[in-house]
Amino acid sequence: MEEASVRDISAPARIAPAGEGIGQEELALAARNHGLPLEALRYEVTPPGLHYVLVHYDIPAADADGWRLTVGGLVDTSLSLDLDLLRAFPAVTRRVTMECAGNGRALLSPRPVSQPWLVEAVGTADWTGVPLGLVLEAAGVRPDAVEAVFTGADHGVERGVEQDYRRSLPLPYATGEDSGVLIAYAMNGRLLPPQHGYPLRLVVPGWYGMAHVKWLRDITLVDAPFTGFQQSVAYRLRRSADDPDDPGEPVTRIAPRALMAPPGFPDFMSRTRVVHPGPVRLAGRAWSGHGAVARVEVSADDGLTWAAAEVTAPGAHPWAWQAWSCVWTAVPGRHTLTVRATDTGGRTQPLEQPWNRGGFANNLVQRVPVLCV
Ligand SMILES: Nc1nc2c(c(=O)[nH]1)N[C@H]1C(S)=C(S)[C@@H](COP(=O)(O)O)O[C@H]1N2
Ligand SMILES: [Mo]
Repeated sequence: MEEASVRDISAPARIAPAGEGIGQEELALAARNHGLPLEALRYEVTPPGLHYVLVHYDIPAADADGWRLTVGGLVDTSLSLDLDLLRAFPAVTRRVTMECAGNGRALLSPRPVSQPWLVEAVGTADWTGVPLGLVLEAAGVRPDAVEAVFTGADHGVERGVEQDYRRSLPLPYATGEDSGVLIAYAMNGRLLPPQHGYPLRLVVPGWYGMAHVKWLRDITLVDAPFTGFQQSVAYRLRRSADDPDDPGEPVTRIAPRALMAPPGFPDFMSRTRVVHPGPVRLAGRAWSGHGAVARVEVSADDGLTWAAAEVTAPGAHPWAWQAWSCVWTAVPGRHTLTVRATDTGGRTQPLEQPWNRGGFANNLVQRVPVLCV
């Protein structure tokens, strides 16, 4: 008899064939990993429990008293820091909008089988912690180090590969003051909730969620680019559905996106919105990991014509989403409301899906069906 192996229970990545609906495995993931209820776009800082959650494996048991963050590899002095030592560093607070790289995946056709997000895998929090650069300075990064590898305390198996959750960032980006990378121990002024990384997580402003390693327990400085699963197998943009040798481009910064808090009231099952004729205020948030949002446009005819919305300036929080609003004059009938953001670099949102095998960085415009009666 053959030895049992984790491969027996951990299937390769798969694209759903035409007509295959969301299955029970995807439902189980969706029930564990929830999104932002879109009406919560009204809050600049997402209230506790409404920020989206994505956990690949299990939320690990964490004992804050016994927790140590180790820093090793190519450093002058290896460190083992408890939470008191980390709190002794100067603290900073940064308002950061975080979005899962898989946001929009379930709308793709064909659909990559994974966490089936629609458009709601986003949230904004005030993260407090130590700038990563200060901790690495205390350890003394050796000149031959090119990347820092971050390890979480969670463990699992994914597509046959047993692993700790692990991601890297390049140097000097990881330690630069401009990049704003934090080792965070608080979210919105309180200890991190278990699902968001208690007691420590990395925060990488402007990057998709996978970079923000939760339950952070180790940082290792290495002299070659990290090739772990979450770096070089997962989170790559591969355009072709069936070329196994395509290494793809790495997923990094968040593509621009605007979302609307759906107006009026919803039907329970279809979530189609009901509004009455006359002026309807439309509002939401828009963000880009490449810089500020310069323009938000709204369409009431599914993208045929667009009107400019008002957008707030980024102000004191360059890594957080910006509010937008406009007034739409509703007339009786069925409508599809659409909104799109353009950032200061001219990056915008497509009306047709930008497909890739993992369903990453998909910033197709949101479409909100509305009935005016
Ligand atoms: N250790 C660890 N860190 C992790 C993950 C994980 O599964 N394990 N998921 C990542 C992904 S894919 C996302 S989108 C964000 C989600 O962060 P949140 O749950 O706090 O919103 O955490 C990232 N950090
Ligand atoms: Mo994610």
